[in-house]
Amino acid sequence: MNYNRLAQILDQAAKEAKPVAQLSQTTPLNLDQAYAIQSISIGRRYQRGEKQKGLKLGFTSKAKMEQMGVHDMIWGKLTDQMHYENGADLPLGNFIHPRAEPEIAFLLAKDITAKIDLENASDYIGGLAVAIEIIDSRYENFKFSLEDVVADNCSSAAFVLGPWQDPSTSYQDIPMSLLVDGEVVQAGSSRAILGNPLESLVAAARLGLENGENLSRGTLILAGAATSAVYIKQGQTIEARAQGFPSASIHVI
Ligand code: OOG
Ligand code: MG
Repeated sequence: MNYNRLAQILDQAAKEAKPVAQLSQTTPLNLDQAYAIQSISIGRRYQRGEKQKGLKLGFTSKAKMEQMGVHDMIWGKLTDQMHYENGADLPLGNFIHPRAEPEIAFLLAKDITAKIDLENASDYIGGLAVAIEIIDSRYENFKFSLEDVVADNCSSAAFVLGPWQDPSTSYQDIPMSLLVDGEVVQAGSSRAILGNPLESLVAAARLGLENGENLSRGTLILAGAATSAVYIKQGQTIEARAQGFPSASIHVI
């Protein structure tokens, strides 16, 4: 299998905002191979000057697993180019068929160098924010197998962060919602994320350590969506809310 070639196909699809056929239709892939392709594909972004910003987890909620028909937690990488300022314009033309989902974001207060668990994970939180993740599968019709989506960096495309809040802010079981033009289109609880979003931080730390990823102070971790994702359209204002947090929003142009 030519990993470089497959990584290039996905990287180019993202860069040009043009969908491609699922890799698994022509190349049988296992998960290790899929993560190897993801890593090469992200390496191409780093070579173009993008900077590593953090990690994201996917399929940490039942709503997401059911929506996409995929049943295992996955992880991918976030770069600075994916970061849009809160309230900014999001140009639809940069994406293929983007969807938005509400998430909780963690900012690491200090380097994670060894395994962490639920008991001590809170010590590593420097800030908490509500986030909108924009996912944009590079595959036609937003359809994929688990291996396909992993190779495609878990559909990562963009993210917006609300203002960082103090780590003491309550976040483990709070109402969360996604609004389009002021109307709630998805609602759930942060508890939908692995029963407690802190579990996502623990999992991200484990996966990051196992794979030699940077988990230094200031790294961002997106815990995974609390609800299903919704397609976004030109002219819409998208907002993610979590109780007790200032919201995150973007305007689709
Ligand atoms: C894969 C990414 C899943 C999440 O928060 O669950 C994800 C996808 O749905 O395309 O980001
Ligand atoms: Mg997500």
